[in-house]
Amino acid sequence: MFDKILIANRGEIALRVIRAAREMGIKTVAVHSTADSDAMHVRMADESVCIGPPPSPQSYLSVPAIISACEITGAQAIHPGYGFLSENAEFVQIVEDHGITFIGPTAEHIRVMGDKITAKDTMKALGVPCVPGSDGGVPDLETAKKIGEEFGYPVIIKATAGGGGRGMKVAMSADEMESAFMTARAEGKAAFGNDEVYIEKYLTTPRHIEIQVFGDGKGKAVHLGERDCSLQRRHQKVFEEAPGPSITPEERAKIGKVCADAVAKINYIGAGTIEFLYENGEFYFIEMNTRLQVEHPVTEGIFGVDLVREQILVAAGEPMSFGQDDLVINGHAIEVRINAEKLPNFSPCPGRISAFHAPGGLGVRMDSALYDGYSIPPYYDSLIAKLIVHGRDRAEALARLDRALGELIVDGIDTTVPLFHALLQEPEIHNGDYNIHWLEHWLAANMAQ
Ligand code: MV4
Repeated sequence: MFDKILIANRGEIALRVIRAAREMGIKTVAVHSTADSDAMHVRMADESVCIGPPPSPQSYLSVPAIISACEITGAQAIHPGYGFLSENAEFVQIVEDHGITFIGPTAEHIRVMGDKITAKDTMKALGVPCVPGSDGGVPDLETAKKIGEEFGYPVIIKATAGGGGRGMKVAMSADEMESAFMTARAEGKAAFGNDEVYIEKYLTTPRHIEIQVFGDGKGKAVHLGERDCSLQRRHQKVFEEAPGPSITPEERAKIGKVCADAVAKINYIGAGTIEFLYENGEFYFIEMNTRLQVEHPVTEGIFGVDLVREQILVAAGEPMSFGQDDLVINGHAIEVRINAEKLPNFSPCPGRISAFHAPGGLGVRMDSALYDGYSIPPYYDSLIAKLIVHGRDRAEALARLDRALGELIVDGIDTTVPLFHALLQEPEIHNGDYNIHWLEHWLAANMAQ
């Protein structure tokens, strides 16, 4: 096992990794920008290294600075958290070339899943159900129009280098194809330097269901059920839950086995998420994320496992501590993402926290790097806390969420907490009756100024 690991991240996820490492008796190294000298992850780690000025490209994304911090401190492995360098195949290659262990999948797995066409080809070949559409890339408008006729409108044109909603355009009918195709291409070129696109049948009212998988890198893998992350605003998740309110145990076992078998076959190592659209009882693969996700705590809540501990174990070449038969769902978990943002426009709201009180009690988990008097810098993501509640069933989890939100105090800045109080008044939230468009529609109707 490692003696010391470096966390190439900040905020709540850096604390999350430090906590797991500490329980395993592993020393931790925090890295930070000059804007984060007073950040909680710096205080909580055993050691810290300043790696550059506030802008991320010169600090949290600076590969030479992070490798140097490892060499200076003698850290044997790097945990990337999520975002930043977590899905950067070149970074992983450089880390390994320096004799440092990357706590995550291989550069090759990251590369394959980072290109959406290659990811889809791979998953299809592994028996994972995919959205019907083009067989690989679509070279020109003429071919795009043929595919539109073959699969029937509406279709969606996606940049292969995209993901998370960027470089995506819907064509409702043939006359919209030219503009949608050209725009998706141009966005792919501008945002990622890659204009290759593919086409899928557009599903109009799906849910976003993602399956958590975990592999040991030696051909053994399990699934940890699904999360329903349909409640999103501009492709940012705001409310996530497990298990999915619409998924039966039989559906879970079936799609879960397909996913676990697929990642076992490619010797996948560590945590991964296979994203699906779910409509009319069918799962359609869209993307795979080769990282630990923001919303992993809801899965930890219902299975009672520590996914970061498992990531560290398998990265060190040790076996994972559970098999599929050990993984039994207990109750229901919900996470809400609390952002330093001002409603109704969700405009970023950095500033000094004049008073902070985290909720507690049975079934309440608060993952946050906030403290009394902390100043949120303006340079980074606006996520300041994740409130995760667990209950014996969904109704208990919702009641507990309402109770915990009532205990939370974050004074001095605006947050998205009022959004969750308002959402908890809605029958659809209590019934679990929502899809990927529900929140945007609700916001348009309830948050218009
Ligand atoms: C789709 C889709 C409908 N049909 N693909 C958006 C982000 C990216 N991960 C995939 N996305 C979508 N792909 C087909 N064939 C609708 C979306 C989509 C969406 C997906 C998940 C969660 C929220 C969403 C909001 C708008 C569109």
